[in-house]
Amino acid sequence: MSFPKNFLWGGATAANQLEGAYLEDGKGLSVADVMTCGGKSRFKVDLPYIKPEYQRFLSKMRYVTYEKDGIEKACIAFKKETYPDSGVPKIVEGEFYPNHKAIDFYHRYKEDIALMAKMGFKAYRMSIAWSRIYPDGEEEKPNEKGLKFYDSVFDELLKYGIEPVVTLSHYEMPLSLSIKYQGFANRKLVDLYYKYCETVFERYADKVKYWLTFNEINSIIHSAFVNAGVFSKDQELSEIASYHQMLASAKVCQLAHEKYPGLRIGCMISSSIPYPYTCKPEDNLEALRSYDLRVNYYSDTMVRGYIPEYKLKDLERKGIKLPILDKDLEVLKKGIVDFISISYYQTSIAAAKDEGLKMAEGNMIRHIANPYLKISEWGWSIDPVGLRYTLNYLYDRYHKPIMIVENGLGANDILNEDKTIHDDYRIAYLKNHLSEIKKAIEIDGVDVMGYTSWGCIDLVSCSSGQMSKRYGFIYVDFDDDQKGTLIRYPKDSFYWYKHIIETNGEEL
Ligand code: BGP
Repeated sequence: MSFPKNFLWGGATAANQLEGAYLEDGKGLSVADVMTCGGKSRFKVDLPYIKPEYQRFLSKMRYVTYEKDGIEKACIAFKKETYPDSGVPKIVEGEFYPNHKAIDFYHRYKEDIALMAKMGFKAYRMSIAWSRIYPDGEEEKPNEKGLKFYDSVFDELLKYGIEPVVTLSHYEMPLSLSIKYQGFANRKLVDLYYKYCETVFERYADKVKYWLTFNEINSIIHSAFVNAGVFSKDQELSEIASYHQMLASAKVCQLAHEKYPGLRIGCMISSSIPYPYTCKPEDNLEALRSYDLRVNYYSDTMVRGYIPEYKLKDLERKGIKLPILDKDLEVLKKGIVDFISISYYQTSIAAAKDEGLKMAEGNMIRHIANPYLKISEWGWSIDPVGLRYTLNYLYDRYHKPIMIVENGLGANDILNEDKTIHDDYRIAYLKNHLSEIKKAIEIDGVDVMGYTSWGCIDLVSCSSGQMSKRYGFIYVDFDDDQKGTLIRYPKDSFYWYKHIIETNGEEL
């Protein structure tokens, strides 16, 4: 038995990266709406923070990492027009914001979903833009037009028998909550998020079964603003914000379990497992420590229901005190998730001492280059076996079903004159990763529920804002400057994936 009969084959996107219509039908601004782009208009960068080896990427990246107290953080460098006090960037006239228009899914969702159906999708992972439902984050009543839009999207999916898998917060919280409260650093956000989730559960519980509470919750380590609305480099604020997010996630799980027993709630973590640089015990210890603090802390808390000891000690050493109130621990314990979802792009490397080692780019973070792995055009290492390793690791640790909700290859595709796109490199990438998932199921006995590859239709890149970093089975004729017809064309991988789904992965 390899892929189970009801395996959720599909693709994944996020509202801010494809919908566009950023102010239509009452939508408020989100944190994604103030982010400019790679391409022509770049972010201005706080140079002192940038390591020299990173400076050459500045033209391409809108997140740049720096290190403070041993912790990598992202410095999102903006044009310096900001809201007073919070420092949150403003939309600047004449600047280019790719998410505002994105690929116009807002008006083309029917056509796009029809193409997904043509591939035979069983599931589509998408997000609800919180700011379409509560434009300012704090209204008493939700925005009916926003709710209606997702009703139509879900109805369209269900028409084709496609199961929606919905992320409640995917790097797109209402901007005003960041400006007023520094996002989740303020406990008020727990209630506001809860209210938003209550609203969408109430409305869509009979249409949507699978929900993910926060996209890549652990990415707060390097991207506190997009992840949690915290526009600050202060590590304490990020720690508090992520504690509040996990608390909010637990409350929402509890709500679902008590009021909507048919729903299944998952956490979502960015899973970049660190291999030790050498077999030196110190490197192994560093790999363990780094995995615990960067990834396991978040899944341990949401899957096991308590904050692990290694994290409590780490916070104690740093003099950071989490605002744990009476009953919070009880909430964490009761609100554990039903399944685990992950994004998987690559593995990393940990070394007790990394000075002088060659570095590689990563999913918004840098890490030591792995000489055994090839890298993508954007410098991300490619490691299919690492996915099998990750699945085994997670299953050993938690024994919960796992959904792979992001994986894929960002590449430059060429649209030929006859409108074909020959993306054999993408087919090879996906094939190799799916083969390892198959082994994890077949040989190792891991319970994998589904696979939704990232950016099934080309969309705006999260880290660089580019369109040219394409992941899709469906090509969108739009370039980095948003020139093009927006017409959709199936790539070779479209037909390949269709066959994979048809044969339930038996003919990889
Ligand atoms: C993840 C995000 C996605 C997505 C993906 C690919 O971290 O959850 O939103 O964009 O990475 O990254 P990029 O778009 O930067 O290539």
